[in-house]
Amino acid sequence: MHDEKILKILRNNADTHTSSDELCKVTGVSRTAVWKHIEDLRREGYDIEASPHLGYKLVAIPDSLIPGEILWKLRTKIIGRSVLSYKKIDSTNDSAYALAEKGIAEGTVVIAEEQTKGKGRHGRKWESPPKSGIYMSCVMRPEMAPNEIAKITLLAAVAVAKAIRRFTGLEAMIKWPNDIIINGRKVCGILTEMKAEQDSIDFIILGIGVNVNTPAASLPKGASSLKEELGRPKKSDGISRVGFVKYMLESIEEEYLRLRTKGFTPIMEDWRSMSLLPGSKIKVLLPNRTIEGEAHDIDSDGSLIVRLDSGVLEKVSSGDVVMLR
Ligand code: BT5
Repeated sequence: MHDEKILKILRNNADTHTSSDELCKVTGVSRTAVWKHIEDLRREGYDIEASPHLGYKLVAIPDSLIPGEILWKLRTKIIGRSVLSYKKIDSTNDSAYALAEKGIAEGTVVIAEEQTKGKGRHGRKWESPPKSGIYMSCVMRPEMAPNEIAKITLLAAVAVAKAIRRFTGLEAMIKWPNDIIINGRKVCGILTEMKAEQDSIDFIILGIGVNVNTPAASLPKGASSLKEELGRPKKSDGISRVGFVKYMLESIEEEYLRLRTKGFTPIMEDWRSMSLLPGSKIKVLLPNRTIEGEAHDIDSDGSLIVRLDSGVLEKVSSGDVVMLR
């Protein structure tokens, strides 16, 4: 509480020193207590200069995925208004799911520096090495039928691809249904899970994993990170994960509000314009068979439409796509 107050004052006066008397006055605690709070902030990674005559000055902020940083100047009303952050967790999706079952508010975000059991789709693993990527899950409570869940996955793909484009200038593309690809390599995966009644969604957990500063050596073959794709090999050239998280949260909210007010069509149009697949020869691995053909389009419910070699159009709602050329 006092840490936050002190941090706020230091941030607002980042170009100058703030005396300890001033900090005592605003927080209502003693000089010794102020010093202790400064030490707490330093332990979190804030670089605070202390001068006996002038007071304290904030020199650098940490790139840690902590609420104080994520919430600072975050311009959203729903998404990320409440953030729970962990240094290490099994899976942010599992944690958010348990919280959502207890009724936690829409927009709550669980975020971690590392996952020990990061989940992909169909029981696959999501590699989540520490302090280099973003692993986050957002609780959504849309008024939708359960068979509309794909809309949220597609919405998230559009939001993340836009956030990457805006933040880095890289040409992020979407590969149906849930991958974000740059130069042919996967930099982000999305996993949506839900709890639903017969005809309405109780909640959706929107899980997003982004390789931000992750070295390619810590990732599976065919994967990459934003830093790698920007061609910044030096360790010190990292991208601000906190800055990027804010862009993502703001982008998700923008698309979510657009879905509410304008429906799914505009999102689908954006999705199409960033989609890697249309026109490509593809193979789709379905649970018990494989089909081959040309990616034709996506349907209004988020399914992929494949034009089989026979000319017949087939709709698939979940599966893995391999691009054949
Ligand atoms: C996904 O699954 O792409 C969804 C990944 C969702 C991860 C987030 S992190 C926060 C939240 N909490 C969780 O526990 N999960 C979510 P899928 O389409 O099944 O892709 C999985 C496959 O991608 C793996 O089998 C690997 O081949 C590859 N892969 C694993 N880790 C990767 C990484 N860090 N970057 C790129 N590719 C990866």
